[in-house]
Amino acid sequence: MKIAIVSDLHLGYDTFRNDAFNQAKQALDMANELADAVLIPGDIFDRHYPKPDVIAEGINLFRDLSKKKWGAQVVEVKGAHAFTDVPMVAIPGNHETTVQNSENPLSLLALAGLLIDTSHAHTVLQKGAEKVAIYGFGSIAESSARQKLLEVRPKPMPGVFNIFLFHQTMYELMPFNENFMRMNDLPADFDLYVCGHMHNFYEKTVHDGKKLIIPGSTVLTQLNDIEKKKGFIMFDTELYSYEFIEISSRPFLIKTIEFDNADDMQILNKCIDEIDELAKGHEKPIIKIHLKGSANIMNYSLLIQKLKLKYSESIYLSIDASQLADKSIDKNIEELRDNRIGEMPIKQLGNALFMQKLKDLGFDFSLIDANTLYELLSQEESKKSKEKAVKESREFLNI
Ligand SMILES: [Mn+2]
Repeated sequence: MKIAIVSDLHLGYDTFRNDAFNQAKQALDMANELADAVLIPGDIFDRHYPKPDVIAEGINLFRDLSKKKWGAQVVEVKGAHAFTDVPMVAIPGNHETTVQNSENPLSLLALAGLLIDTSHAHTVLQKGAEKVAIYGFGSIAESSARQKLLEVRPKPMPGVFNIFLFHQTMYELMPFNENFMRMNDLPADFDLYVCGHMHNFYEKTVHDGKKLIIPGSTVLTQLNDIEKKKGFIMFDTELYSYEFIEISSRPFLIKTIEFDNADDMQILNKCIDEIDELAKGHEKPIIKIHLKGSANIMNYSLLIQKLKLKYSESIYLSIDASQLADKSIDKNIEELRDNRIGEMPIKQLGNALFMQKLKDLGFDFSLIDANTLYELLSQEESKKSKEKAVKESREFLNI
């Protein structure tokens, strides 16, 4: 059986709403041409509670697909209600799950008979004499996933090709939290493991030579430097091999620009040159610029604002300046360390502020020696005793 694995469609994703729909449609239409069945390991929708027009996108997408001809059909569902025999089988992702046992946007599509929600259930597909069983482990909190697997103990079905479908973070790929599921936590004896959630494509080997496949999302969301190629997986159960099918996605272009003590204008002009060059021939691409090296920036936010404004209609621009050493900040710190701000020593600056304050309070400078009063109040020892400082000051002022 030829199975398309299409993951993380994120319908309704705000930043690239049309991309999410168009690329999901593109992937699923291609899947219909090439495959006998489709598996979706979570995140069809971007939100737990999508707006009605986003739910409508999902309905339109899956209604049209469910009317098409598919090579396989659903012959049995154990553990869930099935309202269609069309071989589109899904689980909810972390973007969809709501409180336990309540409906989520994915389960609504299943209730409408547009696909099968196989969360904590077995769905059996058949094409000719061949059967494929899918066990779905719908997304749950990472901290509960391992415990839940131990409780549920998902088992493969005898005599068929078994797929374990899930949507969690794998510790081996993203070792950020001890709670994440390990490859060894996956239930044994399935023929193939399919995971959603991570938005880049990965293939790993688990349980002595079984494949774990993560197709990645069909739409760009994270804009990290490795998220580039978008598409889906075509898996052939008879050959036990697969192919990554690329779909056309909005161009995502990354460029690092190095500077050596550049000022605002030099950075602005260089960025404009590079961005114009990169964007040539692309329709509203995503461009990510890494600024590196050293600079003396007068007004960083104005610089970024100018660039974003210039390209607001033509480019999705993202600028990362975390690797740019801004010498003007160093200069400011050095000045503070030298006890001055600009050309004025801090003490003198304090004195100026003090004079202003006295003026605001209505003190008459012709009657008092404000500089001496300032010295008196800023002495180290006067900090220790408020009463003493006030007493001395009153004596000084003759009040
Ligand atoms: Mn996702």
